[in-house]
Amino acid sequence: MVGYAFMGAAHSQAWRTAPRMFDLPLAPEMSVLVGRDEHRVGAAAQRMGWATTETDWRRVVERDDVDLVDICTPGDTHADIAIAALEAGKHVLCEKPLANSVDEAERMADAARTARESGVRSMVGFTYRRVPAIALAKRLVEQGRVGQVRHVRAQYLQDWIADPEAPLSWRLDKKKAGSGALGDIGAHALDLAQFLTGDTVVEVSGNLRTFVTERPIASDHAGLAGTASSERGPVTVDDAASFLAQFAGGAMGVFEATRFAYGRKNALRIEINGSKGSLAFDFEDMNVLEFYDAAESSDTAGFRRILATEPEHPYVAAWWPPGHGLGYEHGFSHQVVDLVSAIAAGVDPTPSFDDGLQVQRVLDAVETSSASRAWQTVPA
Ligand code: SOE
Repeated sequence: MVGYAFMGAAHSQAWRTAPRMFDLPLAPEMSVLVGRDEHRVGAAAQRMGWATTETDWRRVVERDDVDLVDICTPGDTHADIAIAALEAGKHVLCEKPLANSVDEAERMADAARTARESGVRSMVGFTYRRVPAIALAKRLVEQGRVGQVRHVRAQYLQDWIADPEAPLSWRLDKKKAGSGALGDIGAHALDLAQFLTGDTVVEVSGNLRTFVTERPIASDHAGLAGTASSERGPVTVDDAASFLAQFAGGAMGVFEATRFAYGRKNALRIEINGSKGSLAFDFEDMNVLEFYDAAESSDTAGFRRILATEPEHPYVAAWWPPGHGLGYEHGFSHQVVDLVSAIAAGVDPTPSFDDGLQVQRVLDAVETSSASRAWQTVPA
């Protein structure tokens, strides 16, 4: 695994836990953790359960005892690491968004397609697909319970930089992160919308804003944003993004991603209205899926609050009894389960690098549209 901050910790927890709670066809060994600072990566490896460390990812990609490379670094290094690993015949799990640009994402998807011919697998980490309530929503859509999708309303709302004195973390640096709220959290909302509907966004009208253009530089990387120092630097990404979207199948989409929604901590919300019913989800109440069935008699019809914690619900049987609930980290364990199972079965896991590339194309079209103030077609 390369990188050991927030995502590194979440992935490590998943690699440790998934084989203990699920009956996996292969036994993952957490062999080497990579980070540039020898002392910090050493301490992280010990804390997170990795056997050894390296300070250069290139050495890991060359090692014969490494079968899979898990990329948990900022976006500016995804393409180099993923392409080198795939070319060396290693399976790759890469954090989202897949890359910082369409060009990088195209090269990564090309490398993944070539590697696939020799049985090498790749996956992009849109983990929210693997929240049981979301996986249940997908099942209901596939069963035709919402019918023809007409509206998709998706928001990802956070507030961790709403304070103008919140420090300038790498997530606010275009060179490292590619974009701001759009790529970091809007990408999740978009992926969920396309995953749940089984449809793709083909045209967008976007609007990006940076409310706070300068911030104190972070003196360390503790937490999401780090600790402020006295020096200041420019914010080079969007603070908030919204876009209207047209889906290939005719549905209309409204998307919003912001880190300025005071009080909303991790409100990834999605609502789908179809010809037969509606579905609604909010990550801040992540064990619940709301479902409205328009076939029910109108005197008792209403949104049904489904607690997605029954053994019949996706992934839940491996965990706790009904009602005991799952959290943020479980999605990462489910990601490991699905990835390892696909590798063992010799099939391609999803979401693929092609899926990651398609998301990147939509994000890029949103940025272009915002700059040109005109609707933008997403290249096929
Ligand atoms: C920060 O905005 C962040 O950690 C994202 O990078 C993650 O993808 C999201 O799951 C939670 O918020």
